[in-house]
Amino acid sequence: MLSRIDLRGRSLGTAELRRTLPRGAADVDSVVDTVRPVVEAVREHGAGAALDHGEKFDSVRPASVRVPADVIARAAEELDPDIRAALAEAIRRARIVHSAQRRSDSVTEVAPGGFVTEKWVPVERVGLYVPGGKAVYPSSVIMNVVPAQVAGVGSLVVSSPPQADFGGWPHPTILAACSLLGVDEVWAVGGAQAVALLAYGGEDTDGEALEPVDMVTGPGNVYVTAAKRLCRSVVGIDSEAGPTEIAVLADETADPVHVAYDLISQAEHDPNAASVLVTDSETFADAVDREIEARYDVTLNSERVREALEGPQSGIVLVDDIDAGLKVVDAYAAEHLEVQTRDSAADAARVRNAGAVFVGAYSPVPLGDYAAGSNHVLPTSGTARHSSGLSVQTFLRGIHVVDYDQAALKEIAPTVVALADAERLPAHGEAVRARFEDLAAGRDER
Ligand code: HSO
Ligand code: ZN
Repeated sequence: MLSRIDLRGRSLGTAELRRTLPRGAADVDSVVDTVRPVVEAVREHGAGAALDHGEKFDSVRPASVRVPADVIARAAEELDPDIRAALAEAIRRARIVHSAQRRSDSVTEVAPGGFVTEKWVPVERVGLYVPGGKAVYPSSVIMNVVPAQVAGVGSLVVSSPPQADFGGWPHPTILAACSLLGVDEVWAVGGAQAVALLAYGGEDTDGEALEPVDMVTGPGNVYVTAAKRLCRSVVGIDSEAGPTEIAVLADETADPVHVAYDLISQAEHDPNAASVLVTDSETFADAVDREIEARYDVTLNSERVREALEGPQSGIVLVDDIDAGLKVVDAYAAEHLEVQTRDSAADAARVRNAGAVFVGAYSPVPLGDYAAGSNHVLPTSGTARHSSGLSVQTFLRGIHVVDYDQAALKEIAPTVVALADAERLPAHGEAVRARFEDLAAGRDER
């Protein structure tokens, strides 16, 4: 049984709702001190230190940091043709959606002769971390690489842990996904040490340069997240992702079997994953509970699923009606929100806070995880209130280019001078006045 929170007959404000709703949290703070020496060792000693730490934690050491081209090529050749076709289709759809996100520069003539251009410039070099172990997600390679490539990132490196089972190289499906995406620089380094090596660079054991990146993206466990936090002063990061979350807003018209499957699907990622159902129908809530119960023992990742669904971070929230439900899901700001109500499209259109919204019976979250074309790297832990998922925009910087001619500057000079005086920074005003004989102050006096 999922725990229940009965909000019927109660009207809570947003802050109170946030306190009342179940939510998981990854405790990054508690591992920062463990990760700091690893980051420092890699910063000082480079790749050798990264490999030493990998060997210590995971008992595996790759023959070289950089995965040789023939290893990547072989992984692609040996990939199951059905998986290859599925990855290719997922890439195709992601490219369609992400290409539509591309921004163009805007040139604005603010006043006659005074131009401000906003120029969008891609980050030069990006490092994508791809976890290994039990979570081998080629789909996440796609979700990170496609927006970076569409943004025009010139240089991309993927880093993924070496696996003893695969000759000490990263998982072959990850290598194959890199190959399909045209990424040929892959490092066999995992964990916190991978983030540090991406951030600081170093030399391979053969003396080959491992160039540092400007930005690190990609999912990872709490150690990886802690390393990203520690390297933030030298590289950009995407976000500090917490455990995955799904919220479903449903009424009695939804199918309890579908909803049960959807809640289970995200729960299978992680025992700390959160699945929350918000509904105005107690009968429906009971039915979903029954359908989940019936699947615990048959679903593959049953232990993880049960722990996640029965943990304090998951639950069923009962509300008076869908209007109240919308307030709840907005306060919760889920990473993924499904809306399965009598009028899903209209209700979904009213949602303000969610990483991504999935509308109606035929848009389940797993569609978005793999092949809708949308991105599956989304804001967790309520950060959807202020942040977006990964997109082309993540990899672009907007640079303002200011280009005023003489007349345009003269025309605005008094405004600059007035504001500079108001801030008691007169040299600011003088810098403008000095350009015009009739405005220049103090020249003759000196
Ligand atoms: N639901 C995960 C992404 C994922 N699902 C990868 C399957 N593979 C976080 O959005
Ligand atoms: Zn998923």
